[in-house]
Amino acid sequence: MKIGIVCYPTFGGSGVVATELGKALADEGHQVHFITYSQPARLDFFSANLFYHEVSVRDYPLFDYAPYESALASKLVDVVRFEKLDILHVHYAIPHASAAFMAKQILETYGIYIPFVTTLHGTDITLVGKDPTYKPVVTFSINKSDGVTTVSQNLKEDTEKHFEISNEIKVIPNFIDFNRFSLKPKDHFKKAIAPNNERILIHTSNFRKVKRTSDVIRTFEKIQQKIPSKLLMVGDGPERAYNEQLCRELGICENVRFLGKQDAIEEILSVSDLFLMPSESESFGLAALEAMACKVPAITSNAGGLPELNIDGFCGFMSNVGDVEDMAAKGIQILENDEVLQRFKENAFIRAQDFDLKKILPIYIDYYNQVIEEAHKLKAV
Ligand code: GMT
Repeated sequence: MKIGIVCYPTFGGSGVVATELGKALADEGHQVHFITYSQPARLDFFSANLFYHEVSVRDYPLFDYAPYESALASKLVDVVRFEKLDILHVHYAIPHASAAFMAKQILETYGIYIPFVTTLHGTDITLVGKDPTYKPVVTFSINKSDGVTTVSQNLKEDTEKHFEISNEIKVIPNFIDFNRFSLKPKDHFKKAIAPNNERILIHTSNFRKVKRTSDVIRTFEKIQQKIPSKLLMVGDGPERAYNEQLCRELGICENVRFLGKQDAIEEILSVSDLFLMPSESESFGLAALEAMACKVPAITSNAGGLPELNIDGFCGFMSNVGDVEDMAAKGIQILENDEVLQRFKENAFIRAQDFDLKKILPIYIDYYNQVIEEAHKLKAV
């Protein structure tokens, strides 16, 4: 199959899922074309089946806002025509789904019929998409997609609740590649972070408000009063400065390290004992799955799709959003006893295996085949 993938090429979850999916499809022998405005963060190597087409947006003095959606649609037309793609898969509805619809319409004028699948990732529905600024376009482009997937049942329900959806939505959960995410021997790193064998807690995110990163700091502050521990804050974003200030106010700076954006996240997870994800909303929680794959149990909120990932009392615990007392108590319960911690670590790994790439990839491939077949049947009518 020849597949075009559109995504945000950044460290964000939707871009990571799109890139990892494309890489896995290429490994299976499919030809994969990424169409984005810059090289995706995890696409930094050569593979004969992988191609990258840059969408460049021409600036012009008239434009206060350069029309990215038009540039993307034009690029899609070009790539589909000349690379003879079979299907487009766009990740994150805004503006990718509407650009794909526009490209599809244009291509029909050339006698080319290409179906497109839209994968909804979370904030494109729960935060940005619901806003009246975008809602009519998001609704229309979801309904005009030839296939629609969400990364959790909860996101499917949210989409159906907040938008007038006439299309069938298929749930395909996110996945993990165990070739990359597995325990790495990084004892020297562990010693540098926790010289007195303290427990290591970790949070990774884009530090946006929705992640409630200050709850991470407040939860940790309570845990470290009972259990000698260190906190690693990985990633960067708008809340970081406030979090650093909060650490100063709480007097815990010497136990907290802000590491910024990191590529080799699996190496940092490998030395960690507990992952914290207190998000306000989270359609799936890919970062928690990455942690579990590296045998790190997770304390998460019970928001959105997190209950579909985290099994309370097995591979971690869940608390209500904002309940830092509860998160701290549960963190202490996991960390205070070596045997309990070891059991949670093994269970985290067991749970992560349910989302093994090897199990999820065939679901996507079958879905593409089904969408292509149905779209061509419709064309023939
Ligand atoms: O979490 C973010 O803010 C980034 C966002 C994205 O679109 O890149 O992540 C969303 O998609 C991920 C991959 O499917 C999910 O694992 C995250 O749960 C989801 N984030 C939210 O719903 C807040």
